[in-house]
Amino acid sequence: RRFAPRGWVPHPEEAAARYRAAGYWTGENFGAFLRERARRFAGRTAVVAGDTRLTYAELDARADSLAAGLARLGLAEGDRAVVHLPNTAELLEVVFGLFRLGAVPVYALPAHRRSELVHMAAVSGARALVTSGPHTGPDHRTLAREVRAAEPAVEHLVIAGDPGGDPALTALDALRAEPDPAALADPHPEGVAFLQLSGGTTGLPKLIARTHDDYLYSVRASADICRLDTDTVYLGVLPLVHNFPMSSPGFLGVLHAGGTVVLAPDPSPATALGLVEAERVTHTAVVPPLALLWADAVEHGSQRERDLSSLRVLQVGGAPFAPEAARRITPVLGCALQQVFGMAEGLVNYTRHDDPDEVVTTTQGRPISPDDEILIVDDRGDPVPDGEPGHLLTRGPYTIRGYFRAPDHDREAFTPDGFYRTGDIVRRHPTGSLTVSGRAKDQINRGGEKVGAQEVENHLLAHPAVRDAAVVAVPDRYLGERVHAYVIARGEPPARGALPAFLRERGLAAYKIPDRIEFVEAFPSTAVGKVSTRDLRGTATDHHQDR
Ligand code: J2J
Repeated sequence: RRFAPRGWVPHPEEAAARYRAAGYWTGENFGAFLRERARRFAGRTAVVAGDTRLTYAELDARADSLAAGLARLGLAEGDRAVVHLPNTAELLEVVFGLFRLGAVPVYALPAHRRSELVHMAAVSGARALVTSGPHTGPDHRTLAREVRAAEPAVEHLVIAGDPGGDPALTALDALRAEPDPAALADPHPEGVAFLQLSGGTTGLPKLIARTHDDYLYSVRASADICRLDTDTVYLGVLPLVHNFPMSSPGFLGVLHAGGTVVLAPDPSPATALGLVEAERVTHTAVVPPLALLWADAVEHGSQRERDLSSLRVLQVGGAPFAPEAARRITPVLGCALQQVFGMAEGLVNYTRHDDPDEVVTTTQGRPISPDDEILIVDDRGDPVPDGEPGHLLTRGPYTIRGYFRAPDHDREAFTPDGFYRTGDIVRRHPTGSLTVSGRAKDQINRGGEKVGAQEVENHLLAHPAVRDAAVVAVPDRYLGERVHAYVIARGEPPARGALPAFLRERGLAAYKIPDRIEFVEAFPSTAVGKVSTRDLRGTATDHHQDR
């Protein structure tokens, strides 16, 4: 019996049969995945986080113990739980504890706040929220209570850290119990394993459902492409729940290969490069602004004396990386560069270790799978001549066929034959590698953090002094893009700082709050393209939510 919640779009059976026959979908679930690795790599170090060092056997035992506690709390197979934790050992324990129960993690980024958490809980039908508290991470106890007030179905509020005696909150530590085999489930590998939030281009970001089989295929294949093994020491710098550090090859790829995952409490050059030196890190993954920050610190700054000789590969992805910047990585950091162009919806591209320098520095790589289908088409949907830029459409063994509970949006985001419209403009290099040359979606890529323009506009429009709003990307030397809002006021514009404060009060993640808000009489021509698409869609659909 596979877990197939209402509103999930599985692969059609014909495609599923091909992916099974090709050996991509192997019939393993996440709970069994960790169990098997724990047997094979038992005494090796799986996770290093601050003073905590866990072997594979210990991580496995802790997952069982938490599964027993979560079951006692009332969670069972198929229940959804929003996981909102920083990069800590607890995050891995909770995620695997939920998998062991057959429960379904709903991954929230650490930067997400009430608005995103409530939305994820509501759409997923979550029964629990796990977030941090004092001594383990940021104090999100008040946030947890706010989420439940808005979404009473979230019965269980679990705090990693000190819950402070509030009976509404359960301490994660109090859930550690004697492992209970009766609590464990063995979910069908072709059912939904977890839910993730998309970058978002619409009024509200969409949820993405991935299966054990499709996701573990991308993990195994990524670990192979990136040549991970038991000597791999991977530094987790980006939030681990993001698709890149989770599976490209990310912490799951490292656990697949028997390596060690080291968690950085923050991405600053001193902390991260200090850990590279101390733990002899071999691989890590960053967004372009971080790659530049680290390179600057090593070339002329505070990190000149660091011994980075263990570092073999710096993966850079999530946002465009200029060739000039890409060419600096190897000379300055003394490691290989690997560009990664992926998306939570599925498709992931890597430059390969044996690609010529020109491919590594000017392209974002080629797909994981021989069965990743790639179409590059013009505005009418016809293939462009090879080498010309066009819209990237894709279909394959680990790319979703539809968002979770969003049928209206799916009609635009997928072709009738199931290709996902990525919204990216790419060119194909003669080697088959793709270069991302632009974007045709209503999204701002702020140094790898994705901001849906319409989502922010809708929040601005909720303010009584705002008549209309257009949120656009403006170029930024460091972040690549920043978020800029043009606002037409109703009468007197509100005081400086009032709108950002209003957005924060609405519980919006900080990275979505416009870097600059400008009051105008009419939208300037730079914003017109965007505004006219809004007009075409019509105000009704702007505020329409697929639920
Ligand atoms: C340009 N744009 C890129 C790149 C992603 C690995 C790596 C990244 C993500 C990710 C991921 C880019 N150059 N190298 O999930 O597994 C932009 C594109 C893409 C969108 C997806 C992974 N790498 N992008 O960034 O779901 O616009 O995933 O469609 O957050 O980021 O964003 P996201």
